[in-house]
Amino acid sequence: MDKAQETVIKEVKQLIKQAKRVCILTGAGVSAESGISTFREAQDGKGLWSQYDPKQLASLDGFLKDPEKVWQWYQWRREVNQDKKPNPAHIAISQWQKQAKASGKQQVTLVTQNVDGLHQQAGSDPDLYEVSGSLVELHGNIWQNHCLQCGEKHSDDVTGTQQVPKCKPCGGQVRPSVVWFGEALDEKKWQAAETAAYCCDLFLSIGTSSQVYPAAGLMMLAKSQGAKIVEINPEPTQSTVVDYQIKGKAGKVLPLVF
Ligand code: BV8
Ligand code: ZN
Repeated sequence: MDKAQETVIKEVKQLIKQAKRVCILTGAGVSAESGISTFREAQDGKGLWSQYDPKQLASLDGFLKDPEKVWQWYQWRREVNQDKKPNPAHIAISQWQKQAKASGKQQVTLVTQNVDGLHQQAGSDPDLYEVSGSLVELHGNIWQNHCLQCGEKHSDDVTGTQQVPKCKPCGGQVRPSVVWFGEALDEKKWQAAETAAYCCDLFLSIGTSSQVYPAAGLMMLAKSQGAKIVEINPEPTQSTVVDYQIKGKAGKVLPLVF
């Protein structure tokens, strides 16, 4: 790592120590070192799904047009990801949250765009309504399902099926409990995320291309309130308000800065 990056890491370490309220936003890049391909590569490259645009598959009209195809895409993603484990990035974040909560000196809210559940597996607290030490799964969770028509939750009764399961109580179609493109985010979760970004004095954007809204707008919201902005990503992104840029993989960088 070059001298300049070492200096940035030292400065970020200091910021993290002094911060009172922290908002962390993670994206698919945080799960990359667990072997989960980032959202845009969520195809197998061998053509099984690569001829489809993920944004078409991850959408309500995609599901309504061809429920079987969308359901099978999610079953395939669950199958290829079921043995994936949290990596040092997930663990570093969850340990920091625990220390912050124990010390009572910092509030660290984790907002994730990821649906893989690895932050929760690493010990981040899924409690949405308590600001300190919480985890907000903005785009839902791929391991959960609910009925499109009546909202009834369905989980283990639908694993493994390739046909779109029918909801027992109402006969409706069961769908994965993720937020599709064109769908609104859960009100309470979005509020928790906005509050965390609005009130924080330090905002860390980790492993996200900052292209998907409204999540990508949280950084601007934090900046507009005077927060310091840190971005951790091996690639440059289109974010224009970053104060500290660490070009590196989350699994390597996070254990250094926390
Ligand atoms: C909504 C669940 C309104 C599903 C997902 C035009 C302009 C602005 C916005 C829009 C627009 N047209 C449409 C919109 C809105 C749309 C949107 O933002 N589209 C984008 C494409 C422009 N947004 C929506 O539709 C949202 N809803 O707006 O609703 C509304 C309001 C009221 C009533 C009705 C409607 C819903 C968005 C949620 C979509 N669902 N996921 C599923 O997963 O199947 S989003 C999905 O894509 C992921 O969850 C993730 O959030 C996103 C991908 O983003 P990233 O996480 O950033 O991943 P990406 O692959 O892009 O980048 C990975 C990064 O990691 C890279 O930068 C890479 O360099 C880095 N990296 C790689 N390795 C590492 C690493 N970093 C660190 N360490 C490493 N080792
Ligand atoms: Zn139902």
